[in-house]
Amino acid sequence: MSTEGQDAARLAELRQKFGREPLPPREGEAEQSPRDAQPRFRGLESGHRACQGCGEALAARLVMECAGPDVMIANATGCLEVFTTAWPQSAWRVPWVHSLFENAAAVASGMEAAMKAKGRNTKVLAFGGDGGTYDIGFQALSGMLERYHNVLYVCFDNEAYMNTGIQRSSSTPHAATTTTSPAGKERMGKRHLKKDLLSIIAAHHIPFAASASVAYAADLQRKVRYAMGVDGPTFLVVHSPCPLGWRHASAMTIEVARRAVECGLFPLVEIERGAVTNVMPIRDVRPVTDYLSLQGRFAHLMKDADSRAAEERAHLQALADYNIEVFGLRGDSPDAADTTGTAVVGRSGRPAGRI
Ligand SMILES: Cc1ncc(C[n+]2csc(CCOP(=O)(O)OP(=O)(O)O)c2C)c(N)n1
Ligand code: SF4
Ligand SMILES: [Mg+2]
Repeated sequence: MSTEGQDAARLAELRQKFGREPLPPREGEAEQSPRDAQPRFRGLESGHRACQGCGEALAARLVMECAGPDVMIANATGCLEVFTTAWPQSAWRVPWVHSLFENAAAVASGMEAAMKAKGRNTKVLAFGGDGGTYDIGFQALSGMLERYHNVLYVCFDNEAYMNTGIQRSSSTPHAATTTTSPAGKERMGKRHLKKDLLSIIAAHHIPFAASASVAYAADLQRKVRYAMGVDGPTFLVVHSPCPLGWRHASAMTIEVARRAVECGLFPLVEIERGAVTNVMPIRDVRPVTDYLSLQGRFAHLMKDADSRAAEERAHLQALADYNIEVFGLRGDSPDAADTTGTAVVGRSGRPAGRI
């Protein structure tokens, strides 16, 4: 059998085993129940040990729902690796390798080269947190992109080193408090800016790089599907709130993620070969305080008695305004694909209303 024939046969076998299509409605039911409408192949199963409301767990599940089943994963150490693989159990239903903190992209490069040598089309994914991507794994990632490996790299961005106790990373937003950038008399949380990683990735002129958010599941999954079809390096950074580190209620994960997009602090953009080709317009731009006020990591910015708080709020507002200006995010008129029109994850799978 030809290589393509083997791939098709293997894919058919996997599809039969796990199922890719939603189940048909039950007899007598006009519509599918939300439960039956769930994709049958998840790739990442329930029963892992993430905290309640973990944005990273939801993001990984959304990615896996539309990436699998013919994939292999290299996963840098971090929360995602730890909460999914408590020996002897695993929540993964695809081949999965735990890499070091710093080398997920290098391991994925090797896996992709091996697949190529074997004449297989299995897509390799690399997963890392922001610490493993913006900081310690950046060199390996840059090399992987430059060597043009056919790998989709997904960074689950929860804006700190969560697995080891909420230390600041270069992705932590300016003025957020973490255990290594505590707010107090000396300073108002992190002194430095969040690194603009997407621009650095874009400078590699790879076929596709994008940002996504757990609040906008359909948009996230569209980007994953597109990247899966590209024969070359692709990159996705997914904003993934962490109730523990951001200090917000676990039921507010989606709302927090949504407000980050709506205020302009986390713009959703698509970049192809270095040029911005698409953005998600914001229909009603929110002030950054709508986003900050939901989270304990910014509580020191909400104290009016401290004159530095207003200064830092203005600073963060200026950063959001800059993103809105540079990426042209302000939606002039209602658009089916803007922040209000597009499908938003709601609790119980229903579309979320604006709070
Ligand atoms: C070389 C090295 N340094 C430090 C560690 C300890 N360590 C393991 S996970 C982690 C934090 C991971 O942060 P991030 O990549 O942002 O993932 P998150 O846990 O936030 O999802 C650290 C510092 C390690 N495993 N290897
Ligand atoms: S610490 Fe944060 S990222 Fe880690 S499992 Fe808990 S909620 Fe998720
Ligand atoms: Mg992190």
